[in-house]
Amino acid sequence: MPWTPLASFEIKKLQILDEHGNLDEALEPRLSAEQLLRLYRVMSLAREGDQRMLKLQRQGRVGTFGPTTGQEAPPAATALAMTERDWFVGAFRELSGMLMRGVPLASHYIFHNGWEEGNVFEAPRTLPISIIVGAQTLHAVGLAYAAKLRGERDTAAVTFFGDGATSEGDFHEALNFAGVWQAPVVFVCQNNQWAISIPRRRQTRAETLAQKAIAHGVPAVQVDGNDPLAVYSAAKEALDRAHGGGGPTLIEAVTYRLMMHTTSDDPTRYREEAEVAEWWKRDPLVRFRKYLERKGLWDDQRQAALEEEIRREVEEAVRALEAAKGFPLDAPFEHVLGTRHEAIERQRAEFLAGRGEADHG
Ligand SMILES: Cc1ncc(C[n+]2csc(CCOP(=O)(O)OP(=O)(O)O)c2C)c(N)n1
Ligand SMILES: [Mg+2]
Repeated sequence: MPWTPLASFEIKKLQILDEHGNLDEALEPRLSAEQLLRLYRVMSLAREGDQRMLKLQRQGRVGTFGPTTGQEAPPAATALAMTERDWFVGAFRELSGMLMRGVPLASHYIFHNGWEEGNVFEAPRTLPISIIVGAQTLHAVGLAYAAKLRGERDTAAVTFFGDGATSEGDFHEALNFAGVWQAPVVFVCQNNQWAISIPRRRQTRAETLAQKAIAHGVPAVQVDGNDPLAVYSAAKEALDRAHGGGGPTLIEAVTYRLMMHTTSDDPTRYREEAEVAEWWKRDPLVRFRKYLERKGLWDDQRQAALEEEIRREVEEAVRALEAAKGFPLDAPFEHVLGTRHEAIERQRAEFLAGRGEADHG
């Protein structure tokens, strides 16, 4: 058939720092030493805080959680590009970004011990984590659309979600409305190759997850998600577009979930150790440290000092967790609707009666 070409598209990818820490100098973003060191510090704190939490969970001192080890770059580097006026709307694997926004590590621990109080923090315009896969993308579009209607030109909403979330209707609905309304949203897909035990290749036939945005008229790019400089540059460009009235962007950050899906999962049952070992070689922390060393901003002595400082900070968060007792267990019922409702109150009463007492944790 003599078909006439009608629409075509192209997905471009960006890498600035390769896995050995080699820099593409022409692409290096203009970040101050202070910003670069803050990024390294936050990513390091997220790694250590995550690994310590895994031990706490195994000791029964904290509840189920989804580790973020290996995925520190996309949330942290994106958050670095954001301002306090932007909304941070995460899923559940954005610890580094939440730390960058100012959420205390202790809040993360307290929340994952089942206490709603862990969601009460001072960080600017930062939403609590969202477990419902993909739903938060809609919240972000709503926030961004509201900012647009109010004429807040300095405000965008940034939302994070996984590769699996791109199979959800919510994700496509969010992209569709973001496109139609030209809402100032930055969609950041943390493509960590797995949705629990489903690999990327069984999730979709599409060559990239980024191209899913094209169908909705939303520009999209792919970045090396273990390269903090590429993530920062892509996020900055997308945020500048959003703030300038240019509408939404999708960034697919290609990364890897180095640990289990959550602490209730055993990945050795469905994936090869060799694959995991390959991705450890692309550890974002190792390559970023090499980059900082080459810039003369880092050395072994500074590393040792940072490790000691972070060890103390993590210990403090653990102490805050251990001290966090006496929170009412029915707190979640307060926040379902934001106002009291008869049906919710009935459920609260049932819950408390089921426990035999208005227990305190
Ligand atoms: C709507 C919905 N369906 C199913 C689940 C159970 N669930 C939790 S995480 C997850 C996989 C998510 O995969 P992905 O989006 O790739 O994020 P990742 O866990 O890899 O960060 C599933 C199916 C859920 N929480 N919400
Ligand atoms: Mg995933």
